[in-house]
Amino acid sequence: MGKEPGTTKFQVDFRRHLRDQNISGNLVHLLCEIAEASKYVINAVRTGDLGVAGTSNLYGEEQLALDVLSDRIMRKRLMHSGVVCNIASEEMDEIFQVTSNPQGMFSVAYDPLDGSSLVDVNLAVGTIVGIYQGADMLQPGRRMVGAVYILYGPRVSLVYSVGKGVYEFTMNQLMEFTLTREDIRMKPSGNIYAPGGLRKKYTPENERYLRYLEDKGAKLRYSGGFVPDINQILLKGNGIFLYPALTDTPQGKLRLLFELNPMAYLVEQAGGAATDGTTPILDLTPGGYDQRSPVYIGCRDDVEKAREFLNGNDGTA
Ligand code: AFP
Repeated sequence: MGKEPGTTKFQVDFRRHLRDQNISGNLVHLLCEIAEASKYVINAVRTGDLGVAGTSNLYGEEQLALDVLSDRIMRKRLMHSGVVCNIASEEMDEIFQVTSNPQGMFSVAYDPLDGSSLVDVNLAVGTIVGIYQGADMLQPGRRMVGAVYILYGPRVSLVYSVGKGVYEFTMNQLMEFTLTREDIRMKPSGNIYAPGGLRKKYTPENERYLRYLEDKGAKLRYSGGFVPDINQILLKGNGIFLYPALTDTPQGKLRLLFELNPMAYLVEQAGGAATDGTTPILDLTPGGYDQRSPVYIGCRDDVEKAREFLNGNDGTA
């Protein structure tokens, strides 16, 4: 949920809104560059080649041409922004140093096109970005200075926070981002759940937790795209997304730096919560750029309930 901005004669554009947030000019510039890059990504998604790039990423996953193209668009824009010292991308095997002088600079971790395999069946996909002050990205996500995602769906929307609330901007017919929701807040508990991974690989605790959600009347809403699935929960202020430890992948699937930290930052800013089942996502210290983590993210009471089930305090075991 979030307040629809009052009907004003002038649409509030992204840059003008950021200038009112009393943040550094460099951070305003960086966020605007990310928004600008997304316009080229959306053009690639709409017109680009859906084929395979013939390469694979750090995780051994086959890269689609769109993955590589989107990554190149984001990296080029960040490299030339003048305010970025290090870049980490889910599609790159190692971090890219733009400058060795981190003074006044930011480091950026991004997934350029999360859910890219959904493009060829015309489902929504997105870009996810986490922003750190200085050179170090292997620090707890709570120290990030901002997070953004851009959702390429029926409309193109951008959701961001720099620690002063969560805001949504929507791209208009002139490809300008204008304010459509301000101060987005989540309810304490919800009735949507998005369960990632194969159910047959769920542990008994997670199975019991899902049954708890279903017994309280939660509806299953899962597209297979992290950005649209989180966007629905965040903007409706309702529900929980989980991609738990599975019997054969104790770390789950989602990446801490490129997917979980930015989304946990936004959801916590909206009054929600995100945990790995024991520790808040934002308090985890990454062991490396490719670290994965189980995740329960959404309404804070639903996240807390997941912790209880995982720690055997739910009274049903
Ligand atoms: P791709 O980027 O490889 O399409 O994976 C998307 C994703 O990382 C994330 O967007 C989804 O939440 C998750 O995978 C879906 O995973 P499952 O298909 O295993 O449920």
